[in-house]
Amino acid sequence: MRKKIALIGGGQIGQILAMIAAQKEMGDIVILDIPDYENPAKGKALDLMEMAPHVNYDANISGTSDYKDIEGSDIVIITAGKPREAGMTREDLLDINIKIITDVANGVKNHAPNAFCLVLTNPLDAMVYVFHKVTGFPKNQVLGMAGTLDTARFRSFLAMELGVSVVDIAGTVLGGHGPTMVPLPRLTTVGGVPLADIADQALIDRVVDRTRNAGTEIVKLFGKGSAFFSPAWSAIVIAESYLKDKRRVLSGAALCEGEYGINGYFIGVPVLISAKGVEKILEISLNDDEKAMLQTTMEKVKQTVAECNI
Ligand code: A3D
Repeated sequence: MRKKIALIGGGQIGQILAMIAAQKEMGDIVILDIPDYENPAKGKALDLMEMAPHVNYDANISGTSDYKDIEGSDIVIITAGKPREAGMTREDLLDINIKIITDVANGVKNHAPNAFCLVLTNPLDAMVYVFHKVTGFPKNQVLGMAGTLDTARFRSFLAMELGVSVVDIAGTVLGGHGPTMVPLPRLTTVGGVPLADIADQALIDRVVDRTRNAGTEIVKLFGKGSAFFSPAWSAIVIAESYLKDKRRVLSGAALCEGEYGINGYFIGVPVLISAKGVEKILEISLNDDEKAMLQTTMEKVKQTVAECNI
């Protein structure tokens, strides 16, 4: 039997997610949006069905605003919510998106209680916290997608600066999804060669800074709305690891219960994604500077979560 994928939110990211998931034959797809957007969701689903003969995929793709249609989903990917406009911080979205995430969490809790849930809505670390609180799902079943994108951005910028294939760059980014995030150049390698052996500090600093502000760079260029291709692909990578039990190690906002000295908060850490969902958080031996940066980003996440009053 095919897997079932529910996409809550059929906007910019949701529609790209649907297209990639169909092309990769990851399963049948339901795009759920609010009643006002039910017809566009149905239209996007039908458009994708009509693309299938050219790409040769078999998948049933449908649009809805009724949570009953997500019943039996293996995975639920949540992009419902407002994106940023130029000049806004992710935290500026809190008031509006907390209401949306609460609605979505209730819908998912009632209709897909066994699905692995991947949250993308911003401000990410707080929205995944709220989603987890409202659903009460086990911690392995809930993850925030941000670190996988932040790491992709870090790798892309390094590849551009160094003039090497992005495929050969291995590294990770920890922390909250915002300017306080913690890229880890010390542990980054290029085809097995330590980054510090082939890049000077000025280059590293430039890439770290660009990574921290990468979302804002795109928002400024768009004027309205935020990145969608790379966030969608980052979510697909996580979804595939779960659905196919690939056991990939990726950065994601997982509930820490003692790991990295953090208790009771979701924040970007390396996670092993298997058919069990978040099977494990992997702990890195950080140096003092890295620990201090993780502490700073944690304080920022705590502050945003406190504003949720949940
Ligand atoms: P957009 O194109 O506006 O799509 C959002 C969709 O959500 C729209 O179609 C809305 O109608 C729908 N929606 C609103 N309320 C509900 C609801 N209650 N139930 C179901 N659907 C609803 O935005 P987008 O796709 O560009 O971005 C979606 C979210 O992802 C935003 O909050 C962004 O800030 C966030 N985002 C996160 C990242 C990360 O890396 C974490 C990156 C980029 C964007």
